[in-house]
Amino acid sequence: MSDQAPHAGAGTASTDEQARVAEFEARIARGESIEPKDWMPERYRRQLTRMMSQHAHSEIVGMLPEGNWITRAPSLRRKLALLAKVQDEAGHGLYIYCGTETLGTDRQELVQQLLDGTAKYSSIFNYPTLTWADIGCIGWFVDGAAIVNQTMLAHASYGPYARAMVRICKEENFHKRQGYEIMATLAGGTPAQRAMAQDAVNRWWWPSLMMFGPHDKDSSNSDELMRWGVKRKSNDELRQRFVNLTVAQAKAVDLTLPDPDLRYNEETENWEFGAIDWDEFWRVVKGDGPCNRERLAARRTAHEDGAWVRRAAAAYAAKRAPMSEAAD
Ligand code: FAQ
Repeated sequence: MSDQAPHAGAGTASTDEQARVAEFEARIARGESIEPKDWMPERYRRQLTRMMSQHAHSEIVGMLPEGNWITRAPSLRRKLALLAKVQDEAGHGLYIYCGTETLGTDRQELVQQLLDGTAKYSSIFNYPTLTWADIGCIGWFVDGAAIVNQTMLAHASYGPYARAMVRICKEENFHKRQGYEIMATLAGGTPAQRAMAQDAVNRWWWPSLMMFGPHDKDSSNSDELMRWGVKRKSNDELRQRFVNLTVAQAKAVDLTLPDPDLRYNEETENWEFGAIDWDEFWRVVKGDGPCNRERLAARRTAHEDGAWVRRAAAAYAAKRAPMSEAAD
């Protein structure tokens, strides 16, 4: 009897665990939202922490390519809009870091992973912003792609993430509009301005399609994330939706998407597109894109420059703490 006891105990524990997972999945199937204090499988927690922290890092690193043009915006009006947009991205990053903390990982730890180069962030932010038209193109394509992706994430099963997406998408809509308006103005401008706009479209189109991640068959996380209602649509479905929306927008401002294979399929009602260069995608994801080193160096410098602020905040918090805590 005593020989069997540990075995029976372990069996009960795993049956308990299975029952909890079943109840958790039933809640998701009923469309309930999972909240921070609710029980969740460890794997769900880890997957969300991974995805949300990568997203937060992307917002923060994403400030760099556009921040590069704040001092060179062509008018006061453009400068105001760009300043506001870049500040919004900082807000999104902080908001999503807070959301990630509700899963039990401290923000310092997440930021350290970014600075150490062990965390991922979106491939798109490793491309350079060479001209003013790149700022228009980022708003149009990059924020446009983010909206397509994040509108779905606003229905994600994890409450804090879904709610963050609702607010963030509202701001991304303004970002996209200001970008598209820059492109429309340039496209209707002098021949040199038109050429600058077309050149930006040529350079940003394919990297923007890569933002949605690898094809579904190569997406290692999708099955699990879809089963748990974190992702509501697959990488390929969202990429297709982005292409379908953007083709008409490009036509409206008479700019050409750089894809000779782009054609409308009457049956599926989709715009079919050419092959994506996945070698380039993985090179950039693995750290060897045009600006990966520059981006990380900029983040490290910013972190070091901000050390005095963190020290001051800690000293102030210690000063305000009750005496007993201060004595500890
Ligand atoms: N870049 O199995 P999957 C923005 C990685 S915010 C780098 O398909 P998953 C706003 C992926 O992490 C833009 N890595 O992965 C803005 C995984 O690696 P791991 C960011 C990528 O998670 C605008 C591996 O490949 N948005 O733009 C990329 O199911 C302007 C296998 O991939 C979000 O983060 C990539 N593009 O699907 C800010 C949205 N794609 O971790 C400033 C939330 C894939 O297993 C200025 N995230 N990888 O080692 C998501 O929707 C998903 O995480 C995906 C990837 C769709 C990005």
